[in-house]
Amino acid sequence: MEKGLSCLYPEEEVLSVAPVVALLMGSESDRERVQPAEDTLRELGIEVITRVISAHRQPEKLRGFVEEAPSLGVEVIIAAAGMAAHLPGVVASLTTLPVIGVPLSSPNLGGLDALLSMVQMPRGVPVATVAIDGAVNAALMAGSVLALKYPEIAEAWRAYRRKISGG
Ligand code: RP5
Repeated sequence: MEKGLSCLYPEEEVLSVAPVVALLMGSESDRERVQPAEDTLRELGIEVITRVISAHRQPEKLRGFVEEAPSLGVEVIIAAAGMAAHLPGVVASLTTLPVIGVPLSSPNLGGLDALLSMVQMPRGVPVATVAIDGAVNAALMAGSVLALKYPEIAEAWRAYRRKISGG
């Protein structure tokens, strides 16, 4: 495999490719609100694997993907869902990779349903939950995690911050 970014951990340098974030959403109907996460991750130089997998409708498919994720180079998982939004919690139950949850708004309860579903995780199964429809911040949080290991991502993140600060 060809090396992507440099890595602060020398033993991983030879094998590493650009780090990957898995971006999951519970339904095709979520895509428009999730797309900004994909755009932001790419802006930071992070590869993205985007999948639509429902925790409720496709639990076995979800398990299969999460179990395969490390072999695909996935280091962080973002999971976005609306309503009874169990996607990130179920993902977190299947992995110790960092899981970032994005609660999505929906017509009846405005996203509070999804927010509470994600944020009230039991001890031992953490989900780092961002704001309702906070796809961009989920991507930036993933960037913060990966910046600890990949200097190029740290620099891209700083450049992003300078851009939004007008500096
Ligand atoms: C959730 O249910 C999905 O994440 C979506 O936000 C919501 C509605 O899904 P669809 O009925 O539109 O597929 O699981």
